[in-house]
Order: sequence, then structure tokens, then C-alpha cells
Amino acid sequence: MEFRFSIGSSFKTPNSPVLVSSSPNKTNFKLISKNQRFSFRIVSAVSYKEFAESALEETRKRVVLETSPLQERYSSMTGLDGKTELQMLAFKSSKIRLLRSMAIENETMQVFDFAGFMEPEYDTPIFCANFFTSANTNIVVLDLNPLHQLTDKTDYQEKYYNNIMSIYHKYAEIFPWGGKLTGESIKFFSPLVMWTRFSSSQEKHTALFSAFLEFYQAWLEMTIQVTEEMEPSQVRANREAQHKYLTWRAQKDPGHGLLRKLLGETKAKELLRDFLFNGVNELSTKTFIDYFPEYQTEDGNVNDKRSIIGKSFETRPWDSTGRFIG
Ligand code: BLA
Repeated sequence: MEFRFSIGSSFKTPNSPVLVSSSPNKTNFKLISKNQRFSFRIVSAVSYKEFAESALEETRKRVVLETSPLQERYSSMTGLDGKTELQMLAFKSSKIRLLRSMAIENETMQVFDFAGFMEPEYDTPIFCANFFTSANTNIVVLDLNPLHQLTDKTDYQEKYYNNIMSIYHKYAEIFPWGGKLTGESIKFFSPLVMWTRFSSSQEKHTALFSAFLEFYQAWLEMTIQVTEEMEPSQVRANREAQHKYLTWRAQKDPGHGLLRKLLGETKAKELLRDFLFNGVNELSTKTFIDYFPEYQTEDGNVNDKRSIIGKSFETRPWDSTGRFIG
């Protein structure tokens, strides 16, 4: 199957941004003993920065983007190891509260976290691309995370997902379900979600680029079509739903361990709460325990456990029409 991206005309070909390197400077030959045995390790060189650039280029064709005030404080950082680069981008528009990207790169690892959050007057889903690439594996979540609860009977599912399920079908074969995941995550995911793990290959990274832009284009279209909510109670519900999402991710996202290792506890926390999940301090005064009381410890603190439920959902819990089957 070929995954050339077809919506819009001026996407770069997937070949340019996603090179799993075969060039000598990106390939490590490592001598491991004196008797001429050596190991051969190909460092995958996916450039997620170019994923971000392509999405932003598409956005600018349709929407007036302004630089977010966050950009002044967050542009680039170097990890404590002196070798890992973090690059941050942040924009807003009249409807999009925050469109932000973080790309992390060193010789052996590339991470991409790209998200879009609407102003509370709009109930559009949250754009979510989280890709973690190391020498051995890729961990991928790509989704339009629902702002409101989904079942096949809700208007929200009908409004945003039913008519774009073909996007899921297009990638279902090349990116099969990634297996058990933190049980709590599933309610933040939609039936469109691409949750997968794979070993790097040119074919997979080309398809990932194509999927990323296709999901993004679907999201962008929703943000353009959506009309402003006038009912104050509905605006409040949108704001609180976004805040609950931000609160969960600012506290329990699986990337935390790595960010702490790269930046130290204080800087990692600041990056999470002020940049990546910006809004967690502003959209509501509710706390993590207000939303997730099962995490309260006897002394009133938040349980450190990543998950109370544990890992679940060995197989994809939606059928092909997007109906939740658990
Ligand atoms: C693993 N990342 C995972 C997993 C998921 C996600 C589902 C599998 C393990 C698990 O279920 O916890 C991603 N989970 C999500 C997302 C949501 C969610 C996007 O609930 C949204 C609601 N990943 C990143 C970033 C880093 C990262 C920025 O997105 C690093 C800075 C790393 N993710 C990372 C690592 C793992 C992982 C290292 C494997 C470690 C582990 O399984 O805990």
C-alpha cells in the first residue's frame, strides 16, 4: 500500500522529512573488541522537527497564526547530558488557544509531542501526536482526543468521528494496535486512535508522516468549521473537560520519567505545567484529586503510581465502525 499524502497539493514528499538514515554519518560502526568483531547499529534519523514544520505550513494556508507568548520563554533547551536538544514551538489563533510542538533529539532517540487545544468556546477535539523513537522501538499515539465522553450514541461521536473513520481504516493494517496500555488512557482516546509500536523502517516512518498529516488535516478542518458556543454552561463544560485532560497529562503522562532525567525535577515540572499542558494552572482551580479521587493517599497527597487501574486493553476496544466493545 502506498501512503502518499493526498489532501492538499503542496505537501513535501514524505521522503524528505522522514529519512531512516542510510548515509554514513548517521550510521554508527562501533568497535566492541580487539579481535575485529564489531557491531553495526543504524541510528534512526527521523526528523520530527520537519513533521511540525509541515503541519504549521498547512495551518498557515488556512488560518492566521500568531506566535504564542509562551514562545519567548520556551524555544530550545539542552538536556543535562549536554547532548540532547529540545526544540519548542508555540502558536495561537483566534480559535486555537495553543498549538504547540516539542521535538527532542539526540543520537539515539527522537521524541515528538505535538498538540492543539481550542479556546473553551469551541468543543473541537484535542489534537494529539506523541511519538517516541529509540534505536529499538517506536511508541506512537496519534489521535484527535475527544473533549467530551464518547459512545456510539452520543452526538459528539456523530459530530466529529463517524464521518472520518476511513482515516483509521487506511492505517489499521500498517499500524496495528500496540497492546496493553495504561487503563486510564482509553477514555482520553477516540475510535480513530492510532496506538502502535514498531521497529524503525523507511516504510513505517513514511506512513507515519502521512498519517500524521492526514490526522492533522482532519483536525484543522474541524477547527475551521466549528462555530462558537454561545451557551455559557456549554462553554464552562468545554473549559472543564479540557482542564481535566490537561490535569491528567500534566500529572501522569508516560513521558515524565524521561523529561525528569533530561531536565531535572524542577525544570521538567515547569515544562509540563507551563508549556506542554499549559492551561492546567489557568483554566480552573480544580485539582487532580477533584477529578481523580481514587489517587488520593491517606495523607491527602496524590498517589505516585502511574496508574490505579493498571495495564489493560490487549486488543483494540472499538469495532471497525467505532463502537466501543471494551
Ligand atoms: C509509553 N506513551 C507510552 C504509552 C502510551 C503513551 C499509551 C504506553 C505505556 C502506557 O500505557 O502508559 C502515550 N498515553 C499516551 C498519550 C496519552 C496517554 C499520548 O494517555 C494521552 C492521553 N512519550 C511522549 C513523550 C515522551 C514519551 C513526550 O509522548 C518523552 C518525553 C516517552 N512514552 C514514552 C516512553 C514510554 C512511553 C519512554 C515507554 C515507557 C512506559 O511504557 O512507561
